[in-house]
Amino acid sequence: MLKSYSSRREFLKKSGLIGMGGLAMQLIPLKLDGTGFSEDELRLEENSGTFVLDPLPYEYDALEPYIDRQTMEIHHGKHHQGYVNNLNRLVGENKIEASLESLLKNVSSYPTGIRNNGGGHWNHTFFWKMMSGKVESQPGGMIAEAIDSSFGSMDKFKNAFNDAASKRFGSGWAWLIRTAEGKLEITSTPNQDNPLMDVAETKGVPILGVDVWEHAYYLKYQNRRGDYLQAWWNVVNWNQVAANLMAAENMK
Ligand code: MN3
Repeated sequence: MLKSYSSRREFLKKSGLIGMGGLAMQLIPLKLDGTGFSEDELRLEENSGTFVLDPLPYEYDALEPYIDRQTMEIHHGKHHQGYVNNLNRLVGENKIEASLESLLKNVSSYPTGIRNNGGGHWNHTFFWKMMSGKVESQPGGMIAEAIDSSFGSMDKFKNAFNDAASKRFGSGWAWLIRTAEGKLEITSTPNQDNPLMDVAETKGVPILGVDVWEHAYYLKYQNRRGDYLQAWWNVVNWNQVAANLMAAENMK
């Protein structure tokens, strides 16, 4: 399974902060050249709830020129932080104690806010790791073979994936998933839904996903979702895609 810190306790354990008694105040490294937010504006909020927002695994400008720094700052520091804050508030108000994965699996039995914000938290945590500024231009090995045998070729796969992402009306996500039957399939979900949710039309384990909310691309690409999608392939972290596939294959 994707290495995601789904709870504050788990995060503290993994980051070695347990036992230090301190709260994790995370400061994001940032070049202060006046084009983005100030250091104070980007200081992640103190992680006082069950769920935490991890720093990006790279600098805010690491995906340039394909995804611009300001988009990444707002997307991670404002949008994702918002999902985490709302999720923490909702699990507190409703006295819910469950892992993020279990919330999503049973999302139909929780308030709608859990679906939107729990999905938002999971999807974005997945998405940040799915990208890198230092990527192999083409995937190799098992992931390339799996895509070729499922979709005919990498080009055919990309076209079909972009098609699903382009046709998703309004806000949502496109996904490559591994179904329970072990097949690779392309699907898309509205809003912050994802294929792990019990409400999803097509269920499976996400291997690759792209955010097609306007907030993911509007500053640089305005209404040109297709241009954003074309550019996005340049930052897909194929090593992570391969790791996701391997983890999915090892899941029961
Ligand atoms: Mn988003």
